Amino acid sequence: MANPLYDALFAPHDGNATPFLQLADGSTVTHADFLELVSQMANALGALGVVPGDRVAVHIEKSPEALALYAACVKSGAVFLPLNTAYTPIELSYFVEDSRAKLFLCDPSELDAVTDIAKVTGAILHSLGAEGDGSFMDLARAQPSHSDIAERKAEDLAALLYTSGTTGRSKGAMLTQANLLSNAEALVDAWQFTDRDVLLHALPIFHTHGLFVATNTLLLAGGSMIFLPKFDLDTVLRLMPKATTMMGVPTFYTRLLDDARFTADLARHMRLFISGSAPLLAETHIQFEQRTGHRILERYGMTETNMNTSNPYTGERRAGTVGFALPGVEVKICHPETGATLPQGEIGVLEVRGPNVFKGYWNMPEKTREELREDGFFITGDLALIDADGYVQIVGRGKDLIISGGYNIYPKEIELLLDTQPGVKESAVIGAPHPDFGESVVAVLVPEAGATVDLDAIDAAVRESLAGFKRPRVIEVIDALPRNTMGKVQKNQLRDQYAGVFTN
Ligand code: MLC
Ligand code: AMP
Repeated sequence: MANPLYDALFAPHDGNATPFLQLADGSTVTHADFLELVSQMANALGALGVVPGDRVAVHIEKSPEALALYAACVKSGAVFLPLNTAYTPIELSYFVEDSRAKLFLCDPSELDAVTDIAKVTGAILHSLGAEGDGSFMDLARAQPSHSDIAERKAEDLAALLYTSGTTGRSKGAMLTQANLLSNAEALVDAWQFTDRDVLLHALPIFHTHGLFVATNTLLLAGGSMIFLPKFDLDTVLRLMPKATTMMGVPTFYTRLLDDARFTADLARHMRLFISGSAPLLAETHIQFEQRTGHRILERYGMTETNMNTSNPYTGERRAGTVGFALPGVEVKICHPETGATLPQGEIGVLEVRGPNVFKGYWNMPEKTREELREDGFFITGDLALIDADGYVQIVGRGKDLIISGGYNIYPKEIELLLDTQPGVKESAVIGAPHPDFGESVVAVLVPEAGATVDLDAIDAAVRESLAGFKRPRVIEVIDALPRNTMGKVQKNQLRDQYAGVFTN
């Protein structure tokens, strides 16, 4: 029997009393403890009738149990589908329905709110709480602590991760065992992870960054993680002296720099700080080096592709760049319309090919054809250039996307909601520079003739429908949206106009 991902990441640690997760309260979960729970959970999945290929949708808080569930899905061949904990029931219903999830695991506190979703979609509903509570945990604890490893092939799906789209409709990126494993192998090598590493893990585990880049890499290397529920500055500062590495979004680094307790001495034991998911300002890179002597290593990736490029571990880590293609990964800069490869130094759309690139979008063959070329190159939608020394620079986005604190927000989704609010004729949503989140959301509304818009009612409607990080922090009412002669809304003009709303 073979299951490449389980065999490489988890099986080697079976029975080992070595530390895997160190928790904020000082307790430790060993590899052996963790894998025993994984077996029990895999048996619980089996008891619920989950078979290889079934989707398991999870909307649960970060905890060792939540991570064990990911491993249990890999072990039993189920497709892990993690969902942002900030999503509202309205958002969740789409994912559970679209994925046709067999099992939907939610937090015990939201059982009532999501019962209807399970009823309508036919998903089995269970709960799993951050304290190891919930009905799924009760079921798992009653199971034997050994389970079979389901047979899987390299091209079988391991995870389905939804990413929003420019049309406002989220797309499920199908990630195979080989996608995840090849990337973990590349990263262990590129960043020189070993079993002596202790990763300070304060990222969420429902996205590529915290789940695959951090966890898979550490599992493959045999290291351990200081596993925190979220990025809490005091806790991160308290525990950093025990860590050797940290992975974070740029907001982690700006928050650390804003605190005088963050010193070179505090970072003395660290060998590597890695940043990604959003652009790290060159200014942050420089300040960080001045404060700590460490040069942050910036890398670039996507849900659909895992990690594509990285600054070098031993060579020059260049501020404002995302380094070179990882081994086995090809990147090229292409003309946005023709797709032709552009000469070195020119700005175009970055395309990527390699074992890291996903299989396509779940049940969306047309979208897949639009973005994934027949020759295997994926059109990222990011605008980039390759400098004279071969470093890739991400210079902008061809897609209408806002990245706030590392979370992607597609304006279309918010505009669709705003346009249906009473008194609103039309809307445009843009990102503006934000000192903490890098970018944050601004909505511009045009009222219907003679109508007044009730901004409080709009705010309430947004809170009910959308995750908090998508909520416009500023709403402006204007007479008309700027349009070009073709009638297209000039978002660049709006971005210029509102560039200072969060910073002035
Ligand atoms: C939380 N809030 C945000 C936010 N996160 N608002 C805007 N942008 C964000 N990113 C809001 C909440 O809605 C709430 O507002 C208030 O802030 C407090 O919530 P919180 O959860 O206590 O916030 P905080 O702990 O400060 O979280 C900020 C953060 C977090 C930056 C630590 O967002 C985070 O961990 N981001 C990491 C995202 C990530 O992992 N991305 C990887 C994607 S993978 P209110 O008003 O509702 O109370 C990917 C591929 C790749 O992109 O290359 O890696
Ligand atoms: P997601 O769809 O959530 O996986 O987000 C992927 C997007 O995040 C990419 O397409 C980029 O736009 C952006 N991104 C990730 N890493 C970086 C980086 N280091 N610099 C700039 N943008 C980044």
